[in-house]
Amino acid sequence: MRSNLKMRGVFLAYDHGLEHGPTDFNEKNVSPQYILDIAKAAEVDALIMLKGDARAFYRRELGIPLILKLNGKTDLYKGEPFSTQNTSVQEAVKLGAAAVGYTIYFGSRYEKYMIREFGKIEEEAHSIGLPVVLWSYPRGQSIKNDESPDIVAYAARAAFELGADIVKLKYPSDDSNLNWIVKSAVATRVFLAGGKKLDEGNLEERLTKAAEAGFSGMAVGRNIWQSDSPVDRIRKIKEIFK
Ligand code: FBP
Repeated sequence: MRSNLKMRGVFLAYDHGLEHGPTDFNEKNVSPQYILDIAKAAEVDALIMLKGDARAFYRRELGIPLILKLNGKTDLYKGEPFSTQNTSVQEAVKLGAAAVGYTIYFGSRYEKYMIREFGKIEEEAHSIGLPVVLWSYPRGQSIKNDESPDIVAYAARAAFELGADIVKLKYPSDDSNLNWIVKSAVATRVFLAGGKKLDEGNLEERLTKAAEAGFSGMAVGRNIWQSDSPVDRIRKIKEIFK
């Protein structure tokens, strides 16, 4: 099987309905169809969805590669973070996905379970030629500052050690040596996560620095579909990482 996932550019994330609940949404973006329309108009490089959205709305004919997220959790339980698999590599293939995604909360007391589950997914996906994207999020009681540059670099390296093709990372609080994060990830492509909506200037400044340091792209949700001009925003980000 040959994946059509590009290893650069903008991936549009829409798994927030599970991760945060509808609190992130308004009348428009509460519908997955709105997200698909944006993705199509802006020619995003990939769309990230959970199986519920993908089954109901995604069609291969759209020509947008799908990254099916295989695990997830809600924001309702406030204990140590632990995200478990809710669907499979086989389901990703059935839905026409170009890649699979998985989150590990490194530093959580449950990291060993997520590392083990991810290991199996990574081997199965790679055995059939599907790339693997890791949301590498240090989090939990042992992590004092998940934005410290050392912790973000550790998250990048852990993704490489575990065989991820692409790692999605938070922007560090000190961005004076972003290239160290890219170097730490070795052959794993580094993408930036979005976070809460930023004003356009701040976002552009971050992205320009990240691109100069060797980041390959951005996997972003709220900064796009909560914006009044989502298609323009995607086009600008695509331009930065082209
Ligand atoms: P955003 O750009 O909206 O932050 O989306 C990126 C993402 O990784 C989503 O895939 C996920 O739902 C969300 O962030 C998780 O956010 P957090 O766990 O930090 O609240």
